[in-house]
Amino acid sequence: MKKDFVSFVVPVFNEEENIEKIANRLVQVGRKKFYEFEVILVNDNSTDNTYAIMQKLKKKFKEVEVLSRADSSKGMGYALVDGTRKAKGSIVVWTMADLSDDVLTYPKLVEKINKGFDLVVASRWIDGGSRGTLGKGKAFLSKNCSAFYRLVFGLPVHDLTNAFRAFRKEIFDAVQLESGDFAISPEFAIKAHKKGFQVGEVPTTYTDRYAGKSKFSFAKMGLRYFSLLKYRFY
Ligand SMILES: Nc1nc2c(ncn2[C@@H]2O[C@H](COP(=O)(O)OP(=O)(O)OP(=O)(O)O)[C@@H](O)[C@H]2O)c(=O)[nH]1
Ligand SMILES: [Mg+2]
Repeated sequence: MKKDFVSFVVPVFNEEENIEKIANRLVQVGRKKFYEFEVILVNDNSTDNTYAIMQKLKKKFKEVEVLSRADSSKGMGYALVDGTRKAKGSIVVWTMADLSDDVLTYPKLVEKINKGFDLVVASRWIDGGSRGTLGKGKAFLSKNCSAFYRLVFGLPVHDLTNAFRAFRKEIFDAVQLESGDFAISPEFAIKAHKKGFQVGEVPTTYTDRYAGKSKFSFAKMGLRYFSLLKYRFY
């Protein structure tokens, strides 16, 4: 594990309209703000042009790594876990391929890790943060699930469903994550907190995807988020 090295891990499925933009963005931020970094793009058998573009990006940028999951277990959560296992850095940043995460938040997340936090989530529901262009329904679900997790688990942060976050690689190695889907985000924060790791947050503004198709199912995820209550009894 390399010290002062930041590994961006990006789950990618059918993002042919966004993949080039997000890779360019992360390479730019990395070169400007971090001492050493890598960008790990984790594909799950995309059926559009995404994988071909990813190969091109790997050739273009020495910092870009491409991981293709041939596994039958497709899902954002599995992709994040596999990408993180490959990460060389002592600090890992999870960020989405559809350009929803604010560029200005990357250095803030890493700074807070360097101040001693183990996991820092990017939070839309605190002062200085905002849902940006996120739809009202999803914002409602996220805000209320997060408030519920705060109450049940005593988590000290306000946005648990946002996968956008930074953490020390060591704490990832110390927890076992099982959600293959979007529930990986609250699961990780809950388990890290229960293990006594220091969980913090920085404000961020969200941008809803403007290109490509959503993989989020409102009803399914509402139930999945609620089912995490089971960790109360672990
Ligand atoms: N590798 C992999 N990545 C995925 C999978 N499903 C979604 N992703 C990626 O995970 C990130 C989040 O997925 P989104 O579809 O944007 O989900 P969302 O942000 O809740 O919903 P929208 O932004 O409204 O589409 C994006 O970078 C997707 O490309 C998957 O099955 N495998
Ligand atoms: Mg999205």
